[in-house]
Amino acid sequence: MKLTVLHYPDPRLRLTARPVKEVRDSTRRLADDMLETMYDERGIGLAATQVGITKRLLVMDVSEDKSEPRVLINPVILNKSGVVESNEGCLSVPGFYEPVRRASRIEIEYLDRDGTHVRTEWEGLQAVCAQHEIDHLNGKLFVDYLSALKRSRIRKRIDKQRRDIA
Ligand code: QAP
Ligand code: CO
Repeated sequence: MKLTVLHYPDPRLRLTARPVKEVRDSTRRLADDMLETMYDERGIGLAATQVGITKRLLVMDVSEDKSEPRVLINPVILNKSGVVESNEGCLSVPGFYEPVRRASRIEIEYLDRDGTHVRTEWEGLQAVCAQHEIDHLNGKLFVDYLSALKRSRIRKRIDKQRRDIA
């Protein structure tokens, strides 16, 4: 089932998500719905916060052919190293892309779709995407890293788009 993605500046995007206590069938159904939503919207990552669910769960697929769906439950970044500037966008801020500085390499642990504990090291787009999505679980958006001027320009354009539609 396709879910509705919340758009900035919806206040629900600022909520802090709570850990998943147990990985059950309902957890897997939510993850599958989030993957369906992410693929349908041409995204590479989607956090539960973005669909109005305050659980520490996110999905991503940074592969070229959309063949590597990943489900991350209760993800924790254990170590970060290196610096990279990535041009980021967000399904919750459609139409806007800006450079953001991130760690280029992360050590991460999480539970997968089966509830299996995974500990691994990622780099490149996979590492950047995981950092962006974990930020969502903490109520943080990529626009928070931009200058106040850039952020207010984005806000103004979004407010105008809304007015034009209404
Ligand atoms: C986060 O973002 C990300 O504006 C995932 O019109 C992005 O999937 C991590 C999207 C870049 C690392 C690098 C954005 C789709 C998708 C849009 C997304 C849009 C349609 C964004
Ligand atoms: Co996002």
